[in-house]
Formats: sequence, C-alpha cells, structure tokens
Amino acid sequence: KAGFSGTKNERMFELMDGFLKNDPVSLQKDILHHVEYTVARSRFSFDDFEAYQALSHSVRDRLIERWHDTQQHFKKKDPKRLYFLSLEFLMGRSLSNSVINLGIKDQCAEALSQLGFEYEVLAEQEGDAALGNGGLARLSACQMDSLATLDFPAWGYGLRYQYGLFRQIIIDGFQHEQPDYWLNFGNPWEIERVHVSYPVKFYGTVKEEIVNGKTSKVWIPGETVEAVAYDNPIPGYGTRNTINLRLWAAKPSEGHDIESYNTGDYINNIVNRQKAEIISNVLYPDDRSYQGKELRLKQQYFFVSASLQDIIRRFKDVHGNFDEFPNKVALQLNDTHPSISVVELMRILLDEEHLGWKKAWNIVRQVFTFTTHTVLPQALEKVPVDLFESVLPRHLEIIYDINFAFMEELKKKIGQDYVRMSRMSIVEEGAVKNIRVANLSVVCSHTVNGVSRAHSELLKTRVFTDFYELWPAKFQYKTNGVTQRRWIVVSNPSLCALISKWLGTDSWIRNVDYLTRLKEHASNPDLQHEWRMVKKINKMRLAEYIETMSGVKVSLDAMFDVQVKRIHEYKRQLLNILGVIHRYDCIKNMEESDRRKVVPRVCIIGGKAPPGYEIAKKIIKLCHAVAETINNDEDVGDLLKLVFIPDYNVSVAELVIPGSDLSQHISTAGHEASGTGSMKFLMNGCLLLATPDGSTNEIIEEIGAENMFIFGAKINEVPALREQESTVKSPIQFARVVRMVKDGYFGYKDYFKSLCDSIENGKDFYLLGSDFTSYLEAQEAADVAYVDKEKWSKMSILCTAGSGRFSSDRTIEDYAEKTWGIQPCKLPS
Ligand code: AZC
Repeated sequence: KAGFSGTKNERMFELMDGFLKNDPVSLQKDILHHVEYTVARSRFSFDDFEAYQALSHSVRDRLIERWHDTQQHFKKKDPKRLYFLSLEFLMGRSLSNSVINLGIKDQCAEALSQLGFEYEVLAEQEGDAALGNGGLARLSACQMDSLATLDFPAWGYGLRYQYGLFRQIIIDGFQHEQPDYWLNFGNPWEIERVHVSYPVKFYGTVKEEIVNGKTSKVWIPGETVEAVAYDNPIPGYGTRNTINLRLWAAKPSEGHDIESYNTGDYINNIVNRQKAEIISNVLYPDDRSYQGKELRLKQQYFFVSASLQDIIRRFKDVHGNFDEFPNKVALQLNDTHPSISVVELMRILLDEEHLGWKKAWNIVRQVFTFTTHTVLPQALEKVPVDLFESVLPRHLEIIYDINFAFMEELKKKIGQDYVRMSRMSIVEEGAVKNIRVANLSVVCSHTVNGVSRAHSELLKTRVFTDFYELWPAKFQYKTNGVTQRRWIVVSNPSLCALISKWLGTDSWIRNVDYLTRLKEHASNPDLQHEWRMVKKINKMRLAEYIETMSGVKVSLDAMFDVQVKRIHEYKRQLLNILGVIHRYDCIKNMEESDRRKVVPRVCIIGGKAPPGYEIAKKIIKLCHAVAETINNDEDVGDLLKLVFIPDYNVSVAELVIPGSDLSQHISTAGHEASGTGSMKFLMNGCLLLATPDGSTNEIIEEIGAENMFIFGAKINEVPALREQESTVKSPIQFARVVRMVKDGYFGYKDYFKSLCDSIENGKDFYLLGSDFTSYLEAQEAADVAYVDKEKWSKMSILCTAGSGRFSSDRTIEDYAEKTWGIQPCKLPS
C-alpha cells in the first residue's frame, strides 16, 4: 500500500487485511470462498453438507487466528503450563460450540439465511467426535472448555483414533456394534502438523554404555513408529484465549527397519510398515476392563511418549537445564491410562539428559498429579510383567528401581510390615506377576484427586487406605463439574435466553455464581409460566426425535422420565426397567376409575453396552421386550410408554437432556465415583431421582433434599446389606416383577434367565431387591409433585439455580489453585 512504512510483520498483517471480521457480509464472503476453494464445489450449487463444511472452515479460520495469538502470548510470558494427558476426549460437535464461544452465532445465522441456508440445519450435519467412552472422556472435554474460558495456559494431549466409540444399532431389540469411521467425511476442526512428529520406540533390548565416565543405559528399540500431531483449537468463551488439544496419529517411521528392504520382499515390507498405524486405529470400547492387552499398552505409551517429547522440546526452547521444570510444567494424569508417563519422564531424565537418579526422581515427584475416576476394582489397571518386559524393557527396569526406592522408604516409615508392603508394592507377586498401574500413579504423583467428596472418602477408606495412612496430605478431591456453555447455551437456547432475561445479564455464562439469583424468582408465576413454555418446546423436539427413532408417539402431557448413560449393572438400568414393569402391572390391574388418576409417563432409556458385557446387553434387550408389550397395550395407552433411544452420544444428549422432566441416577451407593449426567440435567431444570451416591450428596446440600427424590441405601449401609442379602427376603413386588420376566411375560424366557438369576436372593450384588421399595416410593413422590404444576416449576427453577457449584469452571479453578499451581495468562483483547 502507498505510504506504508512499518515493519515486515506489520506489512504482512496489513496484506492480510487484519483479522477476519465477524459481520454477516464478511462471513458470507468467507463461506463462499471456502465453498469454491476448500470444498471445491461451485458457489452456484452446494448442498447443506457442503455449506456446513464451508461454514466450519470459516469458523476454523477465526479459531486459528486466536490460537496463534494465544500460543505466541504463552511463549512470551512463559507461565507454568498445565498438560492434561488423557487417552479419551468426548468432544461431540465443534461447530455449535465454537460459534457460541466466539460470539458469532447470530452473525453466522444471518449470513447463511441470505445464502438460503439455515444455521440449525447445517449444525446438524456434523458427526460427533467420539474419542472416548463415557463420563471420564466427556469430563475431559468440559474441562478443556473451562481451561480455555478461564485463560489458563493449558494443553490437552490424547490419541487421534480413526475409529471412535462404536455406533450402536438395534436390530430386533439387540445391540449391534458398527465401527465409527468418523473421519470419512473429513474433519474441518483439526489441523495436521506434518512437521510436528516424533519417533516412538517399542520392544528391543537394553544395554549399558559408559557416558562421561558413568554407566548409562541405552535402549535399542525393536520397532519405531512415528507420532504425527493433529491440533484441535479449543476456544474460550468471552475471551480471545484459544488453547490446543493435540492428538497423535501413528504413522510408519521413515527410519523403520531399512535393512528389511534389502531382502527383496518389497510389497510385504510396505504392508508390515503400514501396520504401525494400527496403534491409533481404534478406541477400546470398554473403559472398565482391558487387562493385559498389548495394543492397549502400546497406545498408552505411544501418546505419552510423543507428548513428553513435545513438552520437553517446548521447555528446552526457553530453558537451558531442568531446574525450572517443576515450576513450568504440571502433568495431569487423567486416570491411570497415561501413567506410564511417570516412568517415561524418569527414563528421559536418566538416560537422555543424564541427570542422575536423585535429581530425576525429585523432578518427577513434583510434576505429576493423578485423578482417579472409579472405585471398581476391575478398572484399576494391571499390566503383566512379561508383557511390559517385551514392549518396554527399559521401563520395566525403571519401575523396579522406583519400587525398590519406594519399599526402602516405606520400611523406614512402617518397619518390617511385609504384608502391608506387599499390598502397596507397585509389583504384584503371584502366579502372574503384574504391574499395578494405580499404585505407580499414587507413588509418583504429588497429589491424588477423587472426583467427589464421597469418592475421595472411599479412596481413603477402601481403595488406597495404606497410601492414605502413609501420605494423608496427598489425597484431595475436586468434585466434577460440566460446562454450562455446552449444556445450557448450546443445547438449550430457549432456557439460556430465559435465564438471561430474568437475571438481566448473561454474565452467568462466564461466572456461574450468578445463577443462584434465580432463586429469588423461583415462586414468581410469570417466570414459572415461561419456564414451562421452554420445557414444552424442548419436549416437543424430543418427542419428534423419539417418534423418528422408534416410531412411538408420546404425549407431551406425560412426565418425561429419563435415564441415559453407559449400561452397567451398577448403574442399575435394570432397577428402572423393573420399576416400569411394576407400574405397568399396577395400571393393568386397576379399575378404570383409578386409571384416570395415574400420572402419565414416558420412560426413556439410552446408552451403550460394552460389546463384551453380556448382562448389559441383556438389559438392553429386556428394555425393548418390555417396551414392545407396554407400548402396544391399549389398556395402557398414553399412561405409560417405554422407549429406548439408540446410539446415545453427546449430540443426542444435547437433545434429550433439555427435554426431560425427571432424570434417574440410581447407582448402588458407593459405585458411582461422581456422575456428571446428573449435573447436566440439573442445569436444565430437570428434577433428579437419585441414590445418595457420588456427587449426589453435594447436590442435596446445594438444592435441598426436598427438591429431589432421594431413595435407597447409603454408602456406609451397603456392605452390611450385602452380607445379609441372602437371608433377607426381597419385597413381594420385586419378586413379582422378576417372576414376570422369568416366566416369559415379555418373551425370550431362556435368554433372560441369567439376567434374573443375577438379582436373585443371595446373588443380588447391586442390591436391586433391597432398594426396590424405597425406589417405588420415590417414584410415587415424583408423581405427586408433578401434578402440582406450580410446585414442580419451582423445584425445577431451584435445580437450575443451584447448579452453579457443578460447573467445570469451579472444578478447574480449584485444580489450578490447589493441585496444579497455575495462573491465568490472558491475551490482551
Ligand atoms: C467415570 C465415573 O464412572 C463417573 O462416576 C465420573 O463422573 C466420571 O468418570 C468423571 O469423573 N469413569 C469413567 O468414565 N471411566 C473410568 C475408567 O473410571
């Protein structure tokens, strides 16, 4: 431009015409540009999907600008960074979330409408990024949103699976799994970084070498695989800060076994090379049992090794030695899955940086923090020593050394208590020798977090008792939270508008404490009326969806009673179904005059069963069998419907949760570490019918038991009840409904036999029988409350008003302060 006299950088910025603009016309230009040049369709003819792609690229361009500035800013300020290591992230859709966080939804909608497209229709085109199983993985996604929004200098690291969580299809009531090849139609939200790649080694042998007069270990790998970075920008809300989720994909390594090419079998060698990609191919679809799988161990090490190389490279760009490492780096272990990273960091510091044991160990113990998400013993990972030795021979040596040092330390503290020492050892002796990954994580982390207060108590008293006695200060908890951006603003726009109207501000989207002010209006008939209207809109959407998916027409006057989550015995979907059978049985046996008093219900169940979990799959089939009977029974009509929503995932949740009146969180007390579904329902003003498990106790504190329907044994009552279980007869109603299933009332008599056996007297581990009576009472209380519209509306408003404590913003602030020691690092606006 004439008269230009700035620096080269300024000149370039000027040539770019500054930052992209967000007015509808600029957006239109960008969309058309991407239609033509990125999607390569004619601007005169493109369909909804192509418009979605072009829109996404336009939004992504804006994310990239912010991403660059954020990274530049972090680089300049060099704050302590948090690295969030997780094998699973359940991100769902990105478009709807990005336009909200960038504050450009309305502009996009306007731009599109002038081009003849509807924003909502385009947003529906996007498939879910389902790189995770359930609660743990969705929690990671919510926490990334909060980290970005609160301006924390954070990075997420994970695996870029080619196949996400399987798609559930239902044929004749049975679950079938179909691969989720989610990248089939491209993924506009990721940026492939071909120049960011690291070699990851496996197998081979370890030998000793003399380096600078000292003996050093050298690992000669048997296989090398390349990890290539794919970056996924995560925008904050109401800030320009945009952080990164870096996912690794496995590619054959250039240096891979060159020798073998000289053998002449060219084609076969290429095929073998290609096998490297298997590592990041597929997500394990059961997050509770994966003992002893070689591929699983390789996945874990692969993503951890690449991440640490990346983190250390970034650190070394600025720092000449490792003294500052603990002041600049916090490494968060999301469950035990990334825990091999403690050993990998030790290996790097010892064998590559030659720091010496004491110094290396001192660093490792200052940087790692560990959060566990379960109490189920089968989810505490163990890896057979043989497997470890073959895949990661040097790491096994280091684990033995860590364990030796730990045992020595222990001996000094507790004396020669060998029984206790063997319980705490990282190496489990026995017929098959195992590495106890949970023990490794506890020993090497400076803080161990539970995900609710109750969970933390269980960790102290049942799971890690010995460790708690040894290091009480290490044990903390951070009650989980979910992001109100996705779970209200994105998924429930009508409620979002209503809340902002009544609060006179939308500040609650960033500062959720504002929500409590809704309490003042909870009894206001005008708000109550508008609140019910919003619920009705959402119920209509859900009813339409149900009809499309299952062909069942449901009445909007009925109470929508929902249980959606992974299917597991401890979550007790079976209790729910038996409750529905009881309700059905009662209606069938009623006089016509009494039927008029029944509160109509639509019972909705959804969730995936792990493919190898037989009982869980039977529960799904039972749900369909019972639904078939009930939904076709003219005696019952609209008084009761049962529907199963197939392929439950994040985007289905966004539809289901806002449309629910009541939601069930009915795990056997002491089994749900926290539960986060309950928090999403709470935010959307759905009443909870729940057991006092996980975070429920904290929800009770916040909104009062009188605004919920709580039932069932308490955590500390469960062990005794289990012991008595075989001697106490289960209630008569329970025996009756189980008998109906057993006798083949719903068909498939033989198929359901083992399911019924699993809850028979003496075998009812999850205490369905023992909790059944109080469950029915809670359901009755919900019926009574539902009839009183004013009361119900007030309770519903109080749920939303009390949900602020369960925002992931609160959780993340707590982690930042008490666990990670990080500070916000905000881009100037
Ligand atoms: C889940 C817990 O089951 C759930 O209670 C918790 O709310 C959630 O994590 C987030 O902390 N756990 C998992 O999804 N998976 C494992 C392996 O625990």
